[in-house]
Amino acid sequence: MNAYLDISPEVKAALDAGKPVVALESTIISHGMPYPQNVETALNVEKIIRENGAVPATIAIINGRLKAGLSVDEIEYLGKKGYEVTKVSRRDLPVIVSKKMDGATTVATTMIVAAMAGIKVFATGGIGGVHRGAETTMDVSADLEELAMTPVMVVCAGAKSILDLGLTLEYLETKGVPVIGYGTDELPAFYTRKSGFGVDYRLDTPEELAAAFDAKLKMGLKGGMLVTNPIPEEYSMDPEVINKAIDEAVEESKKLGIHGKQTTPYLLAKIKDITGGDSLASNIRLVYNNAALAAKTAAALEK
Ligand code: PSU
Ligand code: MN
Repeated sequence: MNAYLDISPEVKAALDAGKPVVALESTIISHGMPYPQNVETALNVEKIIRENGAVPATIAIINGRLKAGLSVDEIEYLGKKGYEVTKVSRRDLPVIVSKKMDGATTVATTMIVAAMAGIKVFATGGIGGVHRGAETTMDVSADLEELAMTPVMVVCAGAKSILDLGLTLEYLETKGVPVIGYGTDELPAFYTRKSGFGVDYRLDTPEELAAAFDAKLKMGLKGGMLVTNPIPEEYSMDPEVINKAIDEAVEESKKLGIHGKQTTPYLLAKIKDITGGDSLASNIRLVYNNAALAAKTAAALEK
């Protein structure tokens, strides 16, 4: 086993017994939501995964150790520290680990640690992608490269239109990443069920998702699969309200010259400020929805 990795006893037992396990990221805890809603949400997500027949493995870096499966105290610790915890994507791993620091894992890093541990399914809210204006800034999230090379299924609610959704889909196509709509032909846009962009394939059951990913793994095709699960109708936002907030946040970040790894956390926080917490409530609900689907799919994959 990897000398830098600690798998919690519960997660280890589940993996050894061939039981379904679902990975969860920690940047959504430290940088994606404010305290205490972040901790509350992280703990509820774990509960929902259990209720749907799988074992949760929240992933983070504590004292330079890669952790697959956190204790309640560790989740509380990351949630309270918030922005003080380093956001760790692929390029950050070597220094954070060798300096024995704490780190919150992005989608990319969570996929890396999940794959090291042998976890095949991962649930989150939204993924990083190709940013608006990337044709000059070259701001493309490392999440997309990770989807191209690491064999983990990522269940999300699509991507926020802080990104250029069209370019994000083009990038994923080039990299050979299947983009699946769960019960939909259209890419969901996180807070809303529709984006105006089509997905590659629509699949309608956890069994179909599991079968497609199983085929990918068994053919030895490199990389993951992106499952986009629309936010439940009752929690989705008014597209006009949310798109206005997003446009405003993007404008403000340009004016302030925000760049690099700060961009995504800045935009997420700004959108929350502008919408006065409505977006946070929707965000929490869509994560729960993704957790349930990921657990059912992980169960179908282990059958
Ligand atoms: N998008 C969201 N919510 C998030 C993130 C992105 O809607 O919490 C976080 C995830 O951890 C994701 C990361 O992996 O931001 C992407 O950051 P960047 O764009 O810097 O790669
Ligand atoms: Mn970036």
